[in-house]
Amino acid sequence: NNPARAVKAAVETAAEKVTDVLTPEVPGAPGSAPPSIEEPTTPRDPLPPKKEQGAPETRTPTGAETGAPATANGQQGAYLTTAQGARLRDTDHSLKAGPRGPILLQDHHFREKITHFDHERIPERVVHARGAGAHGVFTAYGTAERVTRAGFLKKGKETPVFVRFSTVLGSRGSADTVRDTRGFATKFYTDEGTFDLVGNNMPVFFIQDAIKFPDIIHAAKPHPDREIPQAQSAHDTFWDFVSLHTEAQHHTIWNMSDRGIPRSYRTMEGFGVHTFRMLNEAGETALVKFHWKPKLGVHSLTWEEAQLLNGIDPDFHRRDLYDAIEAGAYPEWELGIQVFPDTPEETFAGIDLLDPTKIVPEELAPVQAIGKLVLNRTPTNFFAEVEQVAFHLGHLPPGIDVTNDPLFQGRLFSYLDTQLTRLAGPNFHQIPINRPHAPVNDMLRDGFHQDAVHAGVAPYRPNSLDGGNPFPAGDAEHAFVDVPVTVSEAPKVRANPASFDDHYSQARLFWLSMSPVEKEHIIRAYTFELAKCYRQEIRERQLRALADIDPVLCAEVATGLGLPAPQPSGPLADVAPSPALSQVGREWPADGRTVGIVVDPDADLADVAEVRLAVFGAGMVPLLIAPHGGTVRGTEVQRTFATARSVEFDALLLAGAPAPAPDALPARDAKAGATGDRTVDPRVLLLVEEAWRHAKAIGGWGPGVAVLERTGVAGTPGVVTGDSGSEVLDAVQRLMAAHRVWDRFPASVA
Ligand code: HDD
Repeated sequence: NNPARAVKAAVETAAEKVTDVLTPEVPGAPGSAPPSIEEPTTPRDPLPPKKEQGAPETRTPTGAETGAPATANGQQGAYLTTAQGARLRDTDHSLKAGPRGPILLQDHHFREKITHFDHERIPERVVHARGAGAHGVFTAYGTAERVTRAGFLKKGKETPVFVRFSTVLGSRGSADTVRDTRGFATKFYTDEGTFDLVGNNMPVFFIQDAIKFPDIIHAAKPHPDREIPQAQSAHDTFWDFVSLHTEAQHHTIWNMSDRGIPRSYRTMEGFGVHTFRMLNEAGETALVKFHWKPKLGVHSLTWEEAQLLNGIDPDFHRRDLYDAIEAGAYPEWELGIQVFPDTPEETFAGIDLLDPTKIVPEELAPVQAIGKLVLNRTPTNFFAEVEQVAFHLGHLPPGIDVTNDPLFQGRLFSYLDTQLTRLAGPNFHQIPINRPHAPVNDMLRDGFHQDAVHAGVAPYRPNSLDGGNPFPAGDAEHAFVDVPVTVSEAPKVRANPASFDDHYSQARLFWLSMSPVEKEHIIRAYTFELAKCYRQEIRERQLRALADIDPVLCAEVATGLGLPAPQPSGPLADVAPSPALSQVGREWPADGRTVGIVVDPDADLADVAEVRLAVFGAGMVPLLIAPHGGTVRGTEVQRTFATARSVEFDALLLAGAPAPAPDALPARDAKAGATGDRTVDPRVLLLVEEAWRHAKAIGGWGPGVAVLERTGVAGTPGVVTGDSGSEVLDAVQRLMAAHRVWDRFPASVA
């Protein structure tokens, strides 16, 4: 006797009847004609959802089922209809006064179709517009139970999540591999309300007070007159701002380091940046910082790779994320926390925990793992999920609370506010991707895009008309508790604590923690970016800031710019390096890495099939590169010489020395030279040269060895030759564990 269920059943029965009448033979079903590549002319069953992929949430915000089938996607039904459900005869011709006449205003289908199209775009995010997202699950280890009462952190608890990665500066269509900070925002759909951890791949921020956010973003975005450069910090206004506003120097050196050009979203660390306050069952509090640690390690592109990719594959990170998930190489991170005592000073080891331009080195406060994140599902619809997901730092579950970090406090205002414009109103929490998985029982009503049909007459408290519902929850029912921290009795001021004045010690700490090759990359990045500025005084001012970070860094960049190196303005900070900040010197699993295998279709390919299987067996992706598409001796070719470029591969194997195809670049023919009585395709030589320059592992056997000799790389570090493919692959795999062959990079500094 539930009326909603009765209606749903009636609708389902009716739908079945209609389907009986309408559904003809399903193309491709046993006994029917083979599928045709022509446009279908008869209706068919809906396409099934992608593997392991459910349709968007069909519940209403109050938790009721809408009755819509899980695959209710408009274009998958049998007949084309208007938005009101009227079937249409024709959607290809507007209604005209005769075949050569004007369109009639009465064409309601035309107007509905074009009007909707005209309004398909919503404003892109004012920052972090370019992004990619994926679904997954978070499993708690239980190790955080002593510091927080948050239910999703209790041992073994599994919580669905949605993660969106992003760049900061570029617009929605900009390239993935630009030098920039990356966003790492996670929505935990916990049983006690949604928790949004809106972090970055860098643990510090440019500014200490949220009121400066429009300033840093206006400076970093394209110039307002010409709207260039897109998605870059290599321009005058950015360097003008950071050289004047020196609290930005710490974040800036992170951007100039290899962290600014990640190899993949899967190989990025994530940081909550701010210090949070946690509250446990006993009512005790602790201060914590959140860290995401990628299972595959922290790895970056080289600058040249990043630049090439901007043109060759601007979607590189997005593609990498989705390809990895769809191949079953699910990206994984551990969530960890650094825990600090909640003292009135809110400092640890002399570091102000409310200053978002400071880290606490892991050597002083180890990161303790509290759970694991696995991303295992790509979005069904990019707009509905990745574009419409709305994060907000105020989405907190019981047991996790804010601190007085002035950047955190300001963000608590900004994220809610921005959705009002971007998602056009206050009901964005009803959009499927933003719906909490905890039961919602609010008294928010009406407004633009109200999707809920709220029952009851008393959306207010106290009431007697709706039985007094809903009631506030007590401590025992796990209500959110605002930790009753003492608020300062100091006068109102527009000021920072004195500890915020130290802008250089941690930038220096970062620099001193880098290996020689990472230092070299930082020097080159500063030199490149400052050389792109038009104004000499901006370069000079930034050199003065570099002198206060480190004289060697300053001198090297000054040499590159052809300018004198200024002296530091005072004594340099005496800081101990934090080895945990370096990306070099450890070994990591190579899961999901890509191995290019160049084959010569005319040569003996006996080893190639075995090597491919071994690459798969190691959890990596082999891509066969041949002069033409199709198959080579029964094995499918994934890349041709025309489509392959070294930047896509983490390692390169040469099983053959293919002769130039007719479409090879003529200008390089001369350089190709002869292999015995043959010439090697110049595009293969380019692959080898680039892979070598980008310090990738390279291997060759059989005729492949001759190609390595020809390019002059044979015998150099990280170039392996051998008698068989499997022997070479073994050695290449060992090299890949270190991500790159670091010895190949020159390093001018110690
Ligand atoms: Fe922010 C988006 C991360 C400071 C204002 N921010 C946004 C996103 C990330 C961050 C990852 C993209 C979320 C998504 O994928 O939808 N932001 C940070 C971090 C910060 C930070 C780690 C410093 C620690 N942000 C910050 C400040 C302000 C903002 C100080 C404003 C005072 N951020 C925004 C925003 C955005 C945003 C304008 C744009 C779209 C959105 O919020 O939903 O409100």
